[in-house]
Amino acid sequence: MNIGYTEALKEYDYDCFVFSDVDLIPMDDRNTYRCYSQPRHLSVSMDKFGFRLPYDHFFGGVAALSKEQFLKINGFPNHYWGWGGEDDAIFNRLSAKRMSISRPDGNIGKCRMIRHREKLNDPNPERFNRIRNTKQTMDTDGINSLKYEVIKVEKNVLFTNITVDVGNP
Ligand code: BGN
Repeated sequence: MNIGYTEALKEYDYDCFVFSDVDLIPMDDRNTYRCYSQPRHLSVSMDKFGFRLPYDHFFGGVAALSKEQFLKINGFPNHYWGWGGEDDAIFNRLSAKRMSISRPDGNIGKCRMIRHREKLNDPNPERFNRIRNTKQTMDTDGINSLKYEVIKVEKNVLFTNITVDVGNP
């Protein structure tokens, strides 16, 4: 997500960013992919969770943040390897900076998840600790500490596919 943000800004001075899991498709076109005065959680009713939020502070799936909102939280953490928790960390960053979450209603926010294998993406055993330490780490781990190497940029009509090397944990 941090890399997408950085690479997009090399193309144009965007002021709004929509971060989406690759496996989520919106079902209602009133769910406008734009930015709001508060960070926007767009995937509020996923088929996977019976079209409801799995828990109140769920921030996973698809989210829209303005450049200003994104920079206020120093972007997203870079030190989450494997499945889970990074969305909870982002939620903690937003609340640490006293922002609230904006959401569409449950009908408009419906989305479908494409079936895929989760077997190849093991849960991150460090996520519990990392989430707990959000406040202490967020100012030094984020967009200001991002390191990666661009391997390939492939421009298509509707999307750009950027291959990068993010190194090892
Ligand atoms: C949560 C995960 C989220 C994930 C949702 C929905 C964690 C942290 C444990 C404290 N959070 O349990 O990352 O988006 O489930 O699948 O694992």
